[in-house]
Order: sequence, then structure tokens, then C-alpha cells
Amino acid sequence: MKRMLSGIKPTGQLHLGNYIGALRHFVENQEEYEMIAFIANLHCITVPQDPDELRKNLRDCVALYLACGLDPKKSTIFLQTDVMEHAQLGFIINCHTYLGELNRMTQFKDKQAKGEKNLSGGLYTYPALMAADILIYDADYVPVGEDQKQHVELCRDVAIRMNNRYGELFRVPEPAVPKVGARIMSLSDPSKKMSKSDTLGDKGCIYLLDPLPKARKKIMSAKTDSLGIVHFDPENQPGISNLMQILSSLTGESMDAIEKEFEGKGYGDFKKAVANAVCDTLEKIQTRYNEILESDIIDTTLREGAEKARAMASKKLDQVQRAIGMEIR
Ligand code: ATP
Ligand code: LTN
Repeated sequence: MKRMLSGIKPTGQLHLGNYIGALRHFVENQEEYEMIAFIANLHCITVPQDPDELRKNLRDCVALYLACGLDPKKSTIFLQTDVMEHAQLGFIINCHTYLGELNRMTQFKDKQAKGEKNLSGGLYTYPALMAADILIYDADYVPVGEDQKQHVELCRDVAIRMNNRYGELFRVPEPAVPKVGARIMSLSDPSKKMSKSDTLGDKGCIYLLDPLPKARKKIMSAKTDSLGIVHFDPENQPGISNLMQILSSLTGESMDAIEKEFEGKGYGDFKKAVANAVCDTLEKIQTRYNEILESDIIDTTLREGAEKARAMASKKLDQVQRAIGMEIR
């Protein structure tokens, strides 16, 4: 069985972009692949975090993994810090990653270009840690949204480099980026990605735990255009095209079918259909989430997941350290 691995960093509440671009694919693929889904709580401290908020976000993130349908019997679910081998292999990978490669990573470059002050060393080198997360489990595929593809490609380059130098150490993974919904845009500014760190307040971002009326309102007031036709054209109609991507991802309808369905109808009708699809999805997730919070399933899942993951990770770390010549026992 091929292995799939991915992680989400709990830097805030999970949003619809995380669900459509990543999380739902973890769930869909857990039948066909051996799925490893972890919470990247080392990655999230690359930017400052409030400890109380972080604790809450961590619990919510696990609860949402489960509420979205990840099944601990089928998938390995754990916290990154419960498997310390990630950090250790992270350092080793860091030592095999070139500054030129890190300098090309757009996430860091964008933050720097925005003039953000006091960016941490961890933020700069985090693609090396991400590569370790993937390589330590010999993952075949990495389901991620568009913004993370570059990091998986860096991971491939470093894996190939280390395999050439030390012999076959790592499986070289492939990014699995969905055809529709890999980059859900902000509802208030469709030129920007929907993001936890949305600067325009939270109007552009639908959180998975938003009360349904609030989510509906955000969709109904999403920025569109004055053309008045429901047509998929991300360049000229970015707002409408974004809403079409959301609808298509949630209902499985093709863009053509959506265009036909709303031919001659106004944006109001179209937005209502999108809001209904989003609210149906959120309602199911939130019902499950509330049940999960009242059970002890989170702790059991994390304990059992970490045990399974640790067994795999410690073997690989040992193999790598031996190949490099770092161990003499
Ligand atoms: P931030 O929004 O604060 O930059 P993030 O949401 O991009 O953070 P993560 O939570 O770690 O960061 O992302 C988890 C997964 O969700 C990644 O695979 C990422 O590519 C995907 N993802 C994030 N935002 C979107 C989006 N707007 N559309 C589609 N996929 C997304
Ligand atoms: N860097 C990713 C989260 C992440 C990840 C990973 C995704 C950390 N390690 C390994 C896939 C595989 C992010 O910021 N969204």
C-alpha cells in the first residue's frame, strides 16, 4: 500500500481553504493509502504564538481532523512534538539544504518583502524540517494546497541529493495538489489566498467553526464583479471563479454544470447555492466536533498515533545517522 503523509500547522483556527485544499483529501485517501496525518506544532512556533491560544488551537485541530472524517483506526494521527525524531532529522536535513534553496522559498520571501520585522531563523529553515517530516516516513505522496508545492519540491531535491551521496536512504515523494480548490482565495480580496492571517479582519476567511449565519453572511457579501454572469474566468472574474471553485469542490459539480445551472440568474441566487453548500459542510463538521470534544478520543488518538509513528521514525533516523557516519555503536 502506498503511503501518504501531510500536516497542518495550528497557527489559528482551520479554515475552508485548509479543508478544501488539504484536509478533505487526507480523509478521502485514507481508504486507498496508508495515511499519516500529523499536527505540525513545531512549524507553528516559527511565528510568535500565545501559549493559551496555541493550546486551544492544538486541541481544536485534532478535533477537526477527526470531525472531518479522519479515522484513527485507518490513519496515524499525532502531534509532531510527540515524535522527537522529526526535530533531529530536521537538523540533519537542514545541513544538507543550501542557503540558495531556502532563499528561493516564496513564503519567507513574501513575509520579508512585506517588511515584517524580527522574522525568526526557524521560519527561514522550516522547509528543511518539513522535508524531514516527509522523508522520515518514506511517504510516496504529500497532499497539500498550491502554496506548499514548492516545499515538497525542495524536499525531493534534498532527498535525491542525499540518496546520491549516501546510497538509497529516502523514498522521493510527490506532491498531490488537487485540480480544483488548491488555492481558495479570500472572499473579501480574491487576489489573495484565504488565510488564517487574513489582514482584512476575518470577513474574507470562513473558519470551520464559524457559526452558520456568520459563514452565510461572509459568502453573501463576498466580492464579485459587475459582469453579472456566472462564468469560470479567474483572471477577469476572480471572485465568482473562487466561489465556483468552492461550490465545485463541495458538491462535485463541474464548472460547466455550474455555469449552465446559473445561466440567466443573478449573483444572489448563485451565492445562496454556495452558502448552502458551505453551511451543509460546516454543520456536519461542527456536530461531530462537539461530540468529539465531550469524549476522550483526542487523547487516545494522539497517544496511539504517536506510538505507531515513533516506531517508524526511529528506525529511519537510525538508518540515516549510520549512513552519514554519525553513530559508532
Ligand atoms: P496561513 O493561512 O496562516 O498562511 P495556512 O493555512 O497556509 O496558514 P496550514 O494551516 O499549515 O497553513 O496549511 C495547511 C494546508 O492547507 C496546506 O496543505 C496548505 O497548502 C493548505 N491551504 C492553506 N490555505 C489554503 C487555501 N487558501 N486554499 C487551498 N489550500 C490551502
Ligand atoms: N508547512 C506546511 C505544514 C507542514 C506539512 C509538513 C505539510 C509541515 N510539515 C509535511 C505536508 C507535509 C504548512 O505550512 N502548511
